Amino acid sequence: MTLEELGFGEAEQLALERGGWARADCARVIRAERGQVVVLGEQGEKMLVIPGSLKGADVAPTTGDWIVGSPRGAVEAVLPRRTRFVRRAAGLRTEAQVVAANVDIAFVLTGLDGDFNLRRIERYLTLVGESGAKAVVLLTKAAQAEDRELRLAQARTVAPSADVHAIDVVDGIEPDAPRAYLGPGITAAVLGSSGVGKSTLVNYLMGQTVAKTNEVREHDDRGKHTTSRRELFLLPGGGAIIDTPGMRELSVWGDAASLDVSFPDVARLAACCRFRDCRHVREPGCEVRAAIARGELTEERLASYVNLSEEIAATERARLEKERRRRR
Ligand SMILES: Nc1nc2c(ncn2[C@@H]2O[C@H](COP(=O)(O)OP(=O)(O)OP(=O)(O)O)[C@@H](O)[C@H]2O)c(=O)[nH]1
Ligand SMILES: [Mg+2]
Ligand SMILES: [Zn+2]
Repeated sequence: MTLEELGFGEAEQLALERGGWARADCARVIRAERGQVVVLGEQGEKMLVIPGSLKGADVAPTTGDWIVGSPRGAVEAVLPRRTRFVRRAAGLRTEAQVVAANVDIAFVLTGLDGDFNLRRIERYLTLVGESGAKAVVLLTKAAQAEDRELRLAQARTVAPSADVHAIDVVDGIEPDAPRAYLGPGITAAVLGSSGVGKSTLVNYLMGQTVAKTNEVREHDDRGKHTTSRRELFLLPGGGAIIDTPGMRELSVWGDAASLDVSFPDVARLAACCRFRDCRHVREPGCEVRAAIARGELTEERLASYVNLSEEIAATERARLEKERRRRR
């Protein structure tokens, strides 16, 4: 097993040299558990303890991270992340939680069996846009959809900068489409609500059952979570894929610029509004309203954009407030 087979690249090499660390001590986190991580490196798998200094939600090593291990079996350092998915930690605390790191391709899955929801796709795409990874939307269970072409067209309107495919890995509709995005050195991750088929896709791409899937095929789109942790698997054709549990509550975390990636159409229009702080409600010279009037943008997509920007602004304010208090 070489580090390159695990996705190690120039950025990681540089970080190791800067820190004066040995390549032999470097490994990739394949699973994060309470207080410890399971890593894979040149010497195979091992378990390392997370020291107190690395326990905060935003600094703790997470699945996909590159770390340096100490001789005493602890994580000594986490290498800078090329990309990272950050969400607002569930619960009341205003805290960013890094859920996966160094992902190049994020497959955003939505089921065509009743789970279909454009607003949720926009939310996931904002999370991905903020991460720095490239998003690919996969509409799963395509064999069960009577209106597949319509759904594809709708999904494309909310994902203007992503590829969109309708697939079915169980009933064989373009099951290999995702493979075009994979390959040596590339790390992918599957994201989406519980039951959309993330683990099923991972198993298909792996060519064997590595992840548990929900065997109950009754019509219960919002069933219990089957996957309970994020885990990285090495793909037979090279590269890696991270399976994740469906997130029950997905609050995005980021800065306003992340919306330029997930809403390039709205952002482009908004930049042309007469007032810089236009709220696109009733202001004169509003290009966003004009586009809605022309039928080029839906009212729902604008509402979703406004919602997410307010959410992001609120987390930004909370973050700044926290920093200010810390500095006092
Ligand atoms: N027909 C069909 N069924 C699918 C497809 N993908 C997944 N399923 C079924 O959907 C159910 C849920 O799939 P999982 O892979 O466990 O879903 P998941 O997204 O991993 O769910 P969590 O782990 O709970 O987040 C299983 O019964 C699968 O067999 C598909 O493309 N076609
Ligand atoms: Mg799963
Ligand atoms: Zn406007």
